[in-house]
Amino acid sequence: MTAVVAVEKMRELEDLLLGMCRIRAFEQRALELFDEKLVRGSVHPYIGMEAIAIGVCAALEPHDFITSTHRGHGHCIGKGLEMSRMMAELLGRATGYCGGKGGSMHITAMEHGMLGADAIVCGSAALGVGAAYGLQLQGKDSVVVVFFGDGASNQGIFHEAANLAAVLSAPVVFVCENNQWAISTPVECSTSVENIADRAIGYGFPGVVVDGNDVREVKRVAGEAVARARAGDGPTLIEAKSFRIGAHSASTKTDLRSEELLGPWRAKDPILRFTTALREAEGFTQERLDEIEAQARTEVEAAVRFALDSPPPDTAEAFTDVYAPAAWNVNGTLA
Ligand SMILES: Cc1ncc(C[n+]2csc(CCOP(=O)(O)OP(=O)(O)O)c2C)c(N)n1
Ligand SMILES: [Mg+2]
Repeated sequence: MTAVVAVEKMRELEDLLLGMCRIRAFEQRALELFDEKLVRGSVHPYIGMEAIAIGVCAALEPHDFITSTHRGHGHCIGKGLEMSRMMAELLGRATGYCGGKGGSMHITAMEHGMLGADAIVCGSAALGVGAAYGLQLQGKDSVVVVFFGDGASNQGIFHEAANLAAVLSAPVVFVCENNQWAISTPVECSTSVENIADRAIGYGFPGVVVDGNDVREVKRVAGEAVARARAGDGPTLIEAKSFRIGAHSASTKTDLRSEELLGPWRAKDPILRFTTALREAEGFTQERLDEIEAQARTEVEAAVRFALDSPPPDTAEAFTDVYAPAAWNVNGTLA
C-alpha cells in the first residue's frame, strides 16, 4: 500500500468513526434536553444502530437522496446535515431546518438530499420511489435510499412501493433497519419470515442481509446496491440486522426487554466493535480514538449552544410552509 493510499484509508476509517460518535453524542444530549423539557414531542434514539446510517450514507454521493423515519437523527447526520440546525429543530427554534416547526421526527433538508423524515411508519417508502422515478425521468444518475424499520416492513405501502420500484427499475435502495422490535412487539411475533430481505424475491430484485453493527460491511453492501441502482438495474433490499439498545423513545420509557436479552447486544455496540478493530487491526492508538470521540462531543456542544441561543419562530410563521401553493390558493386567498 502506498503512503497516499494508507492515509486515505486511515481518513476513511476516521470518518466512519467520527460519524457514529457524532450520532451517539447528539442523541445523548438530545435525551438530556428532553428531560429538561427543552425538546417537545419526543426523541427516538438510534443508539446501537449508528453503523447502519453511517455505513449506508458513506456509500452515497452528495447528489443522492434519502428518506427517513421517526428514528432519523442518524440518517440526517450521515447525509451531512449540520448538527446545529438539527438541534435547533429539535428545540423548536427558528434556525432549525424546518424553522422549528417540524421537530425531531420531521427534519427535511433538500439542500443535503434529505427528502424528509416521517413519523408515519413506512410513510416515506412511496415518496422515495416517486422521487427516484422522477430523477430517472429527468435523466439524473442520483439514487434514493429509503430507510425503514422491521415493523414498517409489514405495512402495505412497503409492498406497493417495492413492487412499483421493481416495475419502474427505479434507482432505489430499501434499507430495512431490523432492530428486532417495533415498540413492544418482537419481530418474530409480527413477521413470518426469518429474513426480511427474503421478501425481495417476491418483487424480483435482490435482497441482502448484513450485520448492521459492522459499519464497514454495511458500507460495502450499500455500495453494491447503490452502484446497481445508479447503473439502471433497479432496486435492492438491504436488511441490516441490529438492535435497539435503548427505550423506544424518550416519552415511551417502559421497556419490557430483559437484561439477558440486552446484555449481548451491548457487547456488540457498533462503536465499541469498530474502535476495538481500529486499535487491534488498523494501528490506531487509544489516544487518537479518544480525540475523535472528544471532537464529536465538542461539535455537539457547539450545536446545543447554537440552538439555545436561537430564537423561537415568529408566530407569523405558524401558517407558512403548511400547504404547498395551489392554483386556487395563491397568496393565501381562497378564490
Ligand atoms: C402508520 C403508523 N402506525 C403506528 C404508528 C405508531 N408507531 C410509531 S413507531 C412504531 C414502531 C415502528 O417499528 P419499526 O418500524 O420496527 O421501527 P423502530 O421504531 O423499531 O425503529 C409504531 C407502531 C405510527 N407512527 N404510524
Ligand atoms: Mg424496529
